[in-house]
Amino acid sequence: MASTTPAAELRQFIAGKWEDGGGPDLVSSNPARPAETVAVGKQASPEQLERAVEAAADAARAWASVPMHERGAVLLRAAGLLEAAADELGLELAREEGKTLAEGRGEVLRAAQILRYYGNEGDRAAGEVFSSPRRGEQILVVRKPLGVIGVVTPFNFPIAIPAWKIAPALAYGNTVVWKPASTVPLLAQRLAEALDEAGLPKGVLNLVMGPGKLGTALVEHPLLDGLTFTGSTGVGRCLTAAGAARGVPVQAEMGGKNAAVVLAGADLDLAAEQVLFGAFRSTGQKCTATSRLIVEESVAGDFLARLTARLGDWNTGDPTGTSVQMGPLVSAAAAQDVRAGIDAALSGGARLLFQGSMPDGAGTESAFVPPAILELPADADAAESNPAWTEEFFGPVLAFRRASSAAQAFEWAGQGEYGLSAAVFTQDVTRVLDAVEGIDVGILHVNSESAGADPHVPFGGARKSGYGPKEQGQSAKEFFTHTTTVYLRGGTPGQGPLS
Ligand code: UN1
Repeated sequence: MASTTPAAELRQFIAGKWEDGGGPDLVSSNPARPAETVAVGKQASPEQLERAVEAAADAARAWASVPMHERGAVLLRAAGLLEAAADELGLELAREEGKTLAEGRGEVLRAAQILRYYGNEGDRAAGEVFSSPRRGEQILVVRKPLGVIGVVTPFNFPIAIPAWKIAPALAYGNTVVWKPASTVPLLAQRLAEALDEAGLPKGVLNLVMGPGKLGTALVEHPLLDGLTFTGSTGVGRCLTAAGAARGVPVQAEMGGKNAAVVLAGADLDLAAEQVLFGAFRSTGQKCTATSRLIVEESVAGDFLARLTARLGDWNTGDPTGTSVQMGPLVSAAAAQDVRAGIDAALSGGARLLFQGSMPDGAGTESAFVPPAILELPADADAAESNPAWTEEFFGPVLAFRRASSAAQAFEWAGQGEYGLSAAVFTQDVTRVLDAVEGIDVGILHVNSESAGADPHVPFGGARKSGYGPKEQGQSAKEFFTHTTTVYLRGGTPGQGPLS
């Protein structure tokens, strides 16, 4: 895209009106071309956040009483608008966040798919009926919205993750105040515009853009009834603690240190392709990205040869260009952190097995970091204390170890406090069953990459990767609604036609 593309104008969405922010400047720039401003405006002021929460609270009762099919119809219309604009929004996403054009477009369509799933929620079961131990009675469990939900979203899926939080929040009858990551405000605005155009009543969705302290102010607001967050473990734990202190439920989806395990007898070409996608798509900036590679010793050399051969054709560059498989990190600062992580891993005894090339003209001050594979020391203590094994770099870095057996590989895959996802490559059904039983993760892929999530099934981690109920599918109900148990009797029992 030419660097002359004019910058879009950023605005806040409060009580059904688009307005200029009242805070300091807010600028989103293209990480591949830092001189290019993608969007510009002002941050929301504290007063605007206040009005946003009040608007959501004012709209809550009326929205909760709109039939679910009508609420869903708004989501379905918004899905159609995103689908129609997928090319241009995909390009804006690539320019603002740095993922490739194909991934950007795919993410916009994924957001639409999620809106469609929850748009059809009215056609699914809305509660449960239990039998009663007493004659003439039934026990119903009905679902009700929580009220005002704060939504705090990360930079790495600027439209899909917001959709997978906002769509169920709205479908189940909640109202929303949304604070997106300040690096990707334009795509947030685009989703809010689609929902506005689709006919969402005023105050049902409010968008406030700005730094992390807006998220803190949100969770501390007395009118807030719940907060859903995806992002770093540090921020997630702070928001969770702040919510708990006020009795506000928090759903937090945080870190991952996800392993791909390649066993002897696996389809090695398939495994090499899937590990490549899992580790390096979106420049490794997915909480589900593959950041550990564990290969059974007997096939390690063969597998690495296939993986590095594939990586030889994997070009890092401007994500809007053709023949580019990987864009920059979201910012130069994020790239600096990843480079520092690689240096720390090398100082800890790791060996650089592979590193891709930088795009022409890009230096170490840029947002680009080419794919890297680091082999960890054979000594278990040295390997298991290496930062490439323990820390989520959130970049295109794969920490590699050779395991002597499948059992050792599975044990290593489960090390650390995270348990988001894992991928196992094998053609042996017994090993598959061992993995299902033995690797404690929220998402397990067998012969496919560790990333990826369908909208109709639960998403989230085991152990310290997540807090609160899982996301997506029918699991979303667990967070975005509470239940009322209704003991339902008519008049005098035993007088009906069947008695
Ligand atoms: C995916 O694997 O496609 O922040 C989605 C993240 C996750 C979403 C992953 N919550 O990366």
